[in-house]
Amino acid sequence: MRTNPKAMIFIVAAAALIAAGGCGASGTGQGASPNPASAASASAPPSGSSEQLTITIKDFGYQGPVSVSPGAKITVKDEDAQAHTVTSDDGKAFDAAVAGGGGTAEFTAPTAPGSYPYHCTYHSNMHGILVVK
Ligand SMILES: [Cu+2]
Repeated sequence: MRTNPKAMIFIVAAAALIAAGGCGASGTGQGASPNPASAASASAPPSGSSEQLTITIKDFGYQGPVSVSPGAKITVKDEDAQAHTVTSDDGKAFDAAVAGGGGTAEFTAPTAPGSYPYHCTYHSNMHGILVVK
């Protein structure tokens, strides 16, 4: 078995050309990549509906609409493994229990405008405020 020196030089030169070409291609690729990303985010419609609202519970915290219209239907989605509730502090305005692991529940916002603090009956450190206006 012998190695042909000329063949080795050719292979090294070809590899160098491929590497140089690869650098050039990736450079232009980086310049073009922001365009599809910005187009995708621009096409995503903003949530303009005031009647379909979701409070998402994640990492023992409430994320979701702070203010809703009177009598709005509100969906609660629990992305934690644990069950939670959305319970108004006055104990009367609303009380929704939702199962962990992606469970959902629904409740109707109060019809009287105002500020409605709520909490989770299982976890006393979880608090949120729903504003009806
Ligand atoms: Cu909880």
